[in-house]
Amino acid sequence: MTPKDRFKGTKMSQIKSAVNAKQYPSAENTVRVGVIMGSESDWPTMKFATDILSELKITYETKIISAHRTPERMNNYGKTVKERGLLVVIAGAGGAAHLPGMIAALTTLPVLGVPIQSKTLSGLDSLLSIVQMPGGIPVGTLSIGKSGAKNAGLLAASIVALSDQDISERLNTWRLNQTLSVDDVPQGYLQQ
Ligand code: RP5
Repeated sequence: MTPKDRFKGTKMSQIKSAVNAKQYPSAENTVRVGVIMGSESDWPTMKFATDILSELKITYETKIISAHRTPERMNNYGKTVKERGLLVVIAGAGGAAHLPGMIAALTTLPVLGVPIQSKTLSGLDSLLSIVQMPGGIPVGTLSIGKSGAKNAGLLAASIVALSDQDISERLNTWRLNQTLSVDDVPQGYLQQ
């Protein structure tokens, strides 16, 4: 599908709004992944998730939603995210890090939690807070920081790919390129 085909039938106002929101615009202009975070300070980490989504041409939205500073925003988001057509939510938070668990309590969509590397405890606080959900409300927890955000993007892609053949193929290609990028022999050894 060419970019021109992708825009076909889409209103200009929708295209503009998608571009402003840094979403990859699709013909339906449907956002598939929500990437939310507790604070602006989480963005440098969460950007690794959106980089993957952009690379795989998966539509997403990004929002700052703090469980403790903007509880109403969190409540509204969690209650409406599924009916808006999103398929999965990636939630990054640091410290007490209750955002992923609270969003998971408000929706039955899969929620992927990214523990932000906090300054005081290097993200161990975030990790334990997100991963230790009591039975009944699951949060798929990734590793701390950049790797966790990147893998959250890839895991979200796997979920979206279940119902989208184009994305499934792009994900396979991404994996293949990663495999091909790994040398047989360490370069350091060859340069000795
Ligand atoms: C959490 O508190 C956020 O997810 C962030 O990781 C942490 C610190 O937030 P700021 O004080 O930097 O805004 O809610």
